[in-house]
Amino acid sequence: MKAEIPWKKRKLVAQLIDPDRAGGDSLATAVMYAERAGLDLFLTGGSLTSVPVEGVTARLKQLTSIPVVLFPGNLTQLTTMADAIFLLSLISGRNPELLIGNHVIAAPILKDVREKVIPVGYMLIDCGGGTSVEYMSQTSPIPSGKNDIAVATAVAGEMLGMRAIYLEGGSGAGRPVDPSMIRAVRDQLTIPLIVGGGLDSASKVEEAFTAGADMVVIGNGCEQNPDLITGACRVRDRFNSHSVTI
Ligand code: 1GP
Repeated sequence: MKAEIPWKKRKLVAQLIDPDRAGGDSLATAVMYAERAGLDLFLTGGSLTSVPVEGVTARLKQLTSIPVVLFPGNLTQLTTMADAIFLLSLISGRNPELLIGNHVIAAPILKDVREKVIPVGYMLIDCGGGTSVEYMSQTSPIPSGKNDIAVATAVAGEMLGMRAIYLEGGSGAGRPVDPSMIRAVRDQLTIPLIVGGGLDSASKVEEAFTAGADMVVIGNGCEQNPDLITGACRVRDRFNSHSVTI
């Protein structure tokens, strides 16, 4: 059976766990807040990590029944242990390794768990200042305000068979993806839309959901304030109680 994420039912909140920042009690603390808030998913991964993603994924699975989705920043972060695996294609860039090369290398490892694989069209959006993902991917982000390029890229990704599109402002982005771009992309897509990067307050999460995000991803904001996940999930619950669907 294919890994399914319950997109159609409701808006979702995901928390990104960077393995390098999951030491000590921080993972158990994150799980405690997440369970209390009713978090939908954990993502594990990062642009550059020195701690293996596999260990953090395994530990999360021991600590909680909240599903864990692999969000691999590079080929060293492959593990089949997660409940689902985002197979990211960086469709905003023109780096062939991130469009197909790495996928070929990963295929022999992933083929036996292919039901867990969810192909995601990953789009880097310029949200002010250089981000790790921009440097590490050696690609240019889509300029802010170029909504037409973002829409065309996302629609191309959908037509290529991606099962979701991810608008990425970059971890710790100065500002999140602009709501006008989220709205423009949402209007033209029939697949789920994920938005992440710089969502460090409940009001920014609300703006992203209002503009049409189906799932938000929060990383840094929760590292600084674990209780942010409570506020984000409350916002989600408000949307879901109004039966907002895609
Ligand atoms: C990064 O979108 C995620 O891939 C999360 O970004 O750390 O800025 O929340 P933040």
